[in-house]
Amino acid sequence: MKKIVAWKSLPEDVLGFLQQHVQVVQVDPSQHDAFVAALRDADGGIGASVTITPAMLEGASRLKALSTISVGYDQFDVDDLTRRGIVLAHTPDVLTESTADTVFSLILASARRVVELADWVKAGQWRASIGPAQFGLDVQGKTIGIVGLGRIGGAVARRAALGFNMKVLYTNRSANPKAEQAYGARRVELADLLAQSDFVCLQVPLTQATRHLIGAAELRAMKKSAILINASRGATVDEAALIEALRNGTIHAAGLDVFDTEPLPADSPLLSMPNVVALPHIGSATHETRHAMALNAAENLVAALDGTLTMNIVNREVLAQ
Ligand code: 8YV
Repeated sequence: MKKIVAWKSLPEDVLGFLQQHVQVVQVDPSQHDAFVAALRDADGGIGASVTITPAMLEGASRLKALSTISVGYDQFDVDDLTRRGIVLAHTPDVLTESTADTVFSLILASARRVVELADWVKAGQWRASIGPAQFGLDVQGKTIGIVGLGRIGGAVARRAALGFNMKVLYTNRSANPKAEQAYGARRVELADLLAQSDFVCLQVPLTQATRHLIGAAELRAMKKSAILINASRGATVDEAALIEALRNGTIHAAGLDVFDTEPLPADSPLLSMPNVVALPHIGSATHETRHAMALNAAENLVAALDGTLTMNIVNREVLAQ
């Protein structure tokens, strides 16, 4: 029976599914040496939120498949995995809608100051009818600029156009005719998106090309009344530049679910800014979706190990080897 390493806890039924097909060795990834030794003695692995470096795979000659419980795969050196003949699978579809919901919760919470004002009420500050000091910004009818119109970006566009009557601008490596037809989305250059959008939403994967995609210059190109929404990866934004921009009013506010360092350090200036909504990377984090992701990743791994995986593959070229 093949052996796999699980470096993230799995729902009981998903673990049971895996154990019907493979021997499962559960490890604590914080015990680095034991984790690396287990990878060296395994045919496959399943987990998330832990960087797997080429050095950790030295000597893992049996390893044929890794299955991440995530849509993002920036924790892996994909070219190195391909060189080693290791299939990398991910869970792109099952989390799309829940993550798009998180994006819209950030849009509404940052525009209408939900977190700030809920805390204000809890602090006993609500002593009379509210006035302009508590007013927020409208979302409905405004312009949303989606940087990266893939699965999640498309689901955000649907919510924006059909749910909130928003004008949708987007950038993407390729055109998205479905979104253009269904939601009136308009493909523009990043400079135009930044200049025209009331909400700039980052929905790109983290790659060399998207690292610090939004820096000081891009923030200055945004409207002063604009809100930056990031539920992609923290490193797509120059966080120091964002802090500066929020401090000096270059942009109005930010709704953030991801950060350069996670967990966000307690002394981060972002945590003391009333115009920042900070969430702990809850993108896909619902009971239903995280269970679906774990099951999807387990099914991907079993199929990869028996050579029948045909979808959810990050590095398809490895199949041609
Ligand atoms: C998960 C994510 O939070 O899918 C991703 O890329 O960032 C999230 O859905 C995380 O990776 C743990 O599964």
